[in-house]
Amino acid sequence: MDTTEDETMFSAQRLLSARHDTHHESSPPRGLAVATRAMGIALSALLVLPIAELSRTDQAEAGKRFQTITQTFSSTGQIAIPAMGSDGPANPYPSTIDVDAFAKFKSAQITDVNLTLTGLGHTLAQNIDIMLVHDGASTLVMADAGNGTDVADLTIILDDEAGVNLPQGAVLTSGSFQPANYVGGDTFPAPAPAVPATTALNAFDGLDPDGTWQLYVVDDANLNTGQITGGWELEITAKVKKDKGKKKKGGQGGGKKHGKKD
Ligand SMILES: [Ca+2]
Ligand SMILES: [Ca+2]
Ligand SMILES: [Ca+2]
Ligand SMILES: [Ca+2]
Repeated sequence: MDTTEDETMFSAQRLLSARHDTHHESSPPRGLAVATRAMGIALSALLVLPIAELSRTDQAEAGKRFQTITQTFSSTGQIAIPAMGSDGPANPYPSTIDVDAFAKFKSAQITDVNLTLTGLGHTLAQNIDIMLVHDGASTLVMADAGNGTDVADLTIILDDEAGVNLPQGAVLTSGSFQPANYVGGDTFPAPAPAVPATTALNAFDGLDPDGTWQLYVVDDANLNTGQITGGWELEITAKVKKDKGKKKKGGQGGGKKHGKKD
């Protein structure tokens, strides 16, 4: 009898014994043990299934420690554009959203951010300049878009993956748009940081989503005003790593250690 057969027999007997334990049968049927010897190979085939399942479970447990999750956060207070008169910074300036939902994870890295403006209206949308700031990064998501057509109560989703850019010189409508900045230079008074060159929301990729997000809105020209009546919302997607404490399924089966450590 070679080693493989020995192992097969050993496994087969263990299987029988395990089944026996599980079902609390009275006494082991002897004939079955003999039959097992003859059926060694067939049983070894049977054994493949649970072993394979075990290894899939191991991988799944390891995989669960890394997840991509999406959450939304909002500030529903109205933003006046501008705060007073017909040009200058909005009120509030900045409007802020504090995010702390990712602290429970061992780590979190942003992979996507979408920004929704709810209830946007203005009598000359091109006056609107908007910068989003977080964790030392900033992006000029919407500046000088639209035209002189009065707009009201628009829901504008700014998303790098949208099919079209914000309109230039055309009426602003509700919808999903890629961020855009048109015309010339834009001015954001302190405490806003320097005006960034980028308009993309991927400026935040790789950063920790937790912390304060700031939305700076400016009206850049005399005459005409507007507002964002319903505030703004962030849809943040992040790759998170779960805490080690979550992996406490082990204990049974003395399985192999996971190949990867953190
Ligand atoms: Ca996106
Ligand atoms: Ca501009
Ligand atoms: Ca501008
Ligand atoms: Ca204005």
